[in-house]
Amino acid sequence: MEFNEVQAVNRAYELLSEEEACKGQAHHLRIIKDKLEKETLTLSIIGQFKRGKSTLANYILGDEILPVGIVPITSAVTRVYYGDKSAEVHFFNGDVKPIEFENLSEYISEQQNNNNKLGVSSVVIKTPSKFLKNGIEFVDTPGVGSFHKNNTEVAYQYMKESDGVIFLLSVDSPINEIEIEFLKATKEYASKFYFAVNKSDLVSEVELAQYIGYCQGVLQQIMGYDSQPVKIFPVSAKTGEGIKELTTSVSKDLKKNARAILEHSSILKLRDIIDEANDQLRFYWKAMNMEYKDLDVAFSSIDEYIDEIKNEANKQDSNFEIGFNEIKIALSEKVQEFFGIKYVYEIEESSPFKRTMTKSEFQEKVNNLLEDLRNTLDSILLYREENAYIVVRRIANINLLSNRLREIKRQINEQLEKGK
Ligand SMILES: Nc1nc2c(ncn2[C@@H]2O[C@H](COP(=O)(O)OP(=O)(O)O)[C@@H](O)[C@H]2O)c(=O)[nH]1
Ligand SMILES: [Mg+2]
Repeated sequence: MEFNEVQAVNRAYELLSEEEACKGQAHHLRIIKDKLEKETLTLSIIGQFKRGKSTLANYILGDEILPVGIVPITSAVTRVYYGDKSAEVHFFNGDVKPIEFENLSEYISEQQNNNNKLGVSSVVIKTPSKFLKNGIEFVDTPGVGSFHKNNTEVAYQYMKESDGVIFLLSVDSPINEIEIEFLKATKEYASKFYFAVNKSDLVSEVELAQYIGYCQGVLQQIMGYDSQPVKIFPVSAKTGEGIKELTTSVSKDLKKNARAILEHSSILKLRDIIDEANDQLRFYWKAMNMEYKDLDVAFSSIDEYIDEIKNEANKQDSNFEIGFNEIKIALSEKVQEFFGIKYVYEIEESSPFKRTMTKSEFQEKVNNLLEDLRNTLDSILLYREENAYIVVRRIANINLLSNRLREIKRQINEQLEKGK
């Protein structure tokens, strides 16, 4: 049978959404499915800190909306969509706060939001820029290898969501190891690359040509000699030089090849999701095979914690939506701590003006959540399960799922090989 990207994604989604252990991966794949259905492309500006990513993004959008020159917190991206001008800050606990543009840096700069103590997960901006029409999600990233040592992991996390990438270098520093490593990793997830060299205003034409020639060689080696010749756009986000050429080229390409880019990038991402799911299954397998005495300890710890949460929940008097999310986040952490497995909850976002949950609804939801967690842990970890049939069936299901996922991955690799 012909390989079909959408079918591969749908099939994997069906398989993953039936397995408790793979809820996180199913959720991730749901986002990819949605993007395929709606033909939304994620285009990220990626590069090291201070290359001028935010300045360039502002120029492309035709509006100075993103703060520049700040030391950004490394755990948040800014997503920009087409629409009436507005800005919102999204927090890890699901809280969403509308804000004024001039206050953005309070949330995304390291100086003002040290170590992300405010728990910002992303900033969402809307602006009526022509560049964003046709369903583009434009992402400004804080930059890899910049401030915190641990930021690289976070930077990689966003990079994984990109379908297309504007990879930004700048003439004031030669392409370095961090950028090279980051580009190599990005290639595993994103389908399309546009290269630009910023700050062309700082050097003479001769120096610029030399710099570009040098980068061209390095980039071609990374992208592969069998791929298309690497084209580098020289730009100045300060003077605007070269930006029209870049944006016209990107816009045209994204419009013309949206479908192909999305499909290709979906299977790149699916391959990674399958690896993650198989890792998850291995963790569950390990937890299932814990000694009874260790399982006893883990279960009595979680039971104690569940009682603690019930007490805490009784004290909550407002903001129930957010309180409910915070309980979910805390439970995930404890399950990880006690059982060594990732137990994922979906965090529903909630704007302040949409909060309607009452205290009794909240308490009922919390009770259901806790009961459900306890039952699910029992059944998936086969705790004190004496019915041999149930045990055998659970083990067989895990193996079967794992094999089916591997088969999809094999087909993807075959397809990617062919496409080269
Ligand atoms: N000379 C010059 N400076 C620039 C250019 N683009 C950005 N900058 C400066 O470089 C610094 C970092 O810019 P920013 O956009 O915050 O970089 P980011 O960390 O990559 O987002 C700021 O001081 C900008 O004013 C450019 O094209 N030419
Ligand atoms: Mg920036």
